[in-house]
Amino acid sequence: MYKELICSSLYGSSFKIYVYRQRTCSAREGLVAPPVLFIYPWIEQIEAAASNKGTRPVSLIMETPTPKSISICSKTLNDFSSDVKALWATPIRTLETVPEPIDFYREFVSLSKPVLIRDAFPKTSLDDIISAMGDEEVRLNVDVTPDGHGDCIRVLNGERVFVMPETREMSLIDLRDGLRQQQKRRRNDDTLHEKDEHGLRAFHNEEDDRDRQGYSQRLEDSLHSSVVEDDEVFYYSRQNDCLRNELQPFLNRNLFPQFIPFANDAFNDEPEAVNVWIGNEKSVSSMHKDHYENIFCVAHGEKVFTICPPSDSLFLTESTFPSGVFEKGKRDVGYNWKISRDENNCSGQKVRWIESNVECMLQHDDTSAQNDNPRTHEKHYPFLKYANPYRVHVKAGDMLYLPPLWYHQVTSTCETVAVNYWYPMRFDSPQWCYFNMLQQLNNRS
Ligand SMILES: O=C(O)CCC(=O)C(=O)O
Repeated sequence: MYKELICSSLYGSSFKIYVYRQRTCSAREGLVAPPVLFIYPWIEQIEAAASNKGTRPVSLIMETPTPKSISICSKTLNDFSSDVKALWATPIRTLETVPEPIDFYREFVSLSKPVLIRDAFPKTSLDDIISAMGDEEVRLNVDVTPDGHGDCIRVLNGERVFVMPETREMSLIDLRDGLRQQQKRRRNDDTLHEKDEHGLRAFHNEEDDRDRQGYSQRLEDSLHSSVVEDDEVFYYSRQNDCLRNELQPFLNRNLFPQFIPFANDAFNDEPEAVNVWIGNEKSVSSMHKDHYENIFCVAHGEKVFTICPPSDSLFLTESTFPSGVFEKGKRDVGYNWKISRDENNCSGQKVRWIESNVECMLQHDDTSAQNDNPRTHEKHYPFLKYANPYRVHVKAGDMLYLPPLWYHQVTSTCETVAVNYWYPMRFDSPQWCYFNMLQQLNNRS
């Protein structure tokens, strides 16, 4: 297949790139002509693709990315990244008391700056919730995955797919028991999930892979386990206003506030959704952004947020992917995990998501336990070095204000209960217009 890109250069030159490949590779399909700023690293990527097995050589016919334009390009990116670091994505402030709405609005909301507020939310553990519920049974829909990574990009038979968790209905007590059983078990994720050359989690359908070491033992273990099987991770992570729906009994017993008063005043609105998150150190939410003002509150345990400003959209390698859903086989067919293409997504619409792992830039940090090799990652994601990741620990009683469009990846260090209040984001702002433009510039797939 021939693809031709003709880009008008900012400096008056034009580029033509002809790419011939025998096999199509989804992530490089449908390249959209970007401004000249982004041509040079792409050439490196295309050359790297050419040397991959199964890919025919790539021919490049190129007119002048002059040394001058290349150095202007990397200087521009460097300057942009340094400005963001110095002026906007600065270390976040911590407040010891709940702010006045007007101060919160002036100092944080209007500047799109996150802030951590200490001792601002009631502390409530899972055991507290269960004992407050007494005899009333609460049933909830829990996300289940083989490794705790819900909503993330996986490599399936060489293709990158956005995979969502399986949803399973269970009682609150089963969720608690399952989380605690998981904590007791020592599992080695890497026997099931290796990283591919991009550092993405490569998934093997166990059906095709039954002879893997340890499979029979896991199957044996799972036959004897009552709540959670050895190759399952539970994470209650509904994002559908669950506190006001399936967890309404929590509100009836005043376990959590229905809204955050200073935020209602500052945003001049009610929360659009209130979500509860119950998981443990296996639970991971991969890097993404939301179109909401987010007041994230930890009631028990600790969350670790890795956040990046919206301007990092250019650097995090956001692309679009086909979607799929995890499905666990039934007991009689050997419990194997599969990924099925998402049937609800009939339109074939792709999901926009981040594939690079910014955590590997923070590896020196104590809490990071990544297998990614930063060098390999840098090769595949040449812009990642310009990103401005920052890590925030949100402990029991803390509240994190995360403005709309800020990227975040979230883990827990232990059994954790959290509630977040999503307030409507304003789209009639320069912030949204600029962000949207950045996303379009970065439209690589
Ligand atoms: O706690 C998590 O795992 C994710 C939280 C999140 O993504 C959010 O509040 O938007």
